[in-house]
Amino acid sequence: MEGDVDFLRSWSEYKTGFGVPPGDFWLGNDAIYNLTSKHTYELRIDLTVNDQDLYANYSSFGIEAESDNYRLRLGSHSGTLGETSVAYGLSYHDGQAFSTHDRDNDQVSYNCAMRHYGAWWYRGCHSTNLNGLWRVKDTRGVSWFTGNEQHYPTRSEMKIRRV
Ligand SMILES: [Ca+2]
Repeated sequence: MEGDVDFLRSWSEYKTGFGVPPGDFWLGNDAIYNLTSKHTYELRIDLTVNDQDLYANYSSFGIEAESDNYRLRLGSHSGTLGETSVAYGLSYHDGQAFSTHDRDNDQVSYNCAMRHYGAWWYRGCHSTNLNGLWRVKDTRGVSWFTGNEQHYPTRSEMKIRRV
């Protein structure tokens, strides 16, 4: 929300987390795995785009252990933050391993995390990049592509809740 925390960080920093709530932060991939491997969670993403609040809900959410590179497991999408198909939004990243600039687990020959200045479940490379550069309006930025529109939010939150 503030842009004062650097999200261009290493594998080990995403593993343990960084930043301090309620400021900008990443909980940590080990913590996310430990939570979501024990119970079923849903995911809600809130973005503010041009002063409009949009949300996407995924009926289930979890990531695998570090030994499987925190692979993303997503349920079905609903909400005002759209995806025209599973080729867009976060659904595009379902089933993909997590990548950072120093750990390339994406599906293309180059390093998506380095090219797009983030850390994410890059595929070839992304349709969402919520750990990208703050207020940069291109594929390096915090962004969400619906298939019809490119959103560059001024607020981005990912929240999980047990279901
Ligand atoms: Ca690659």
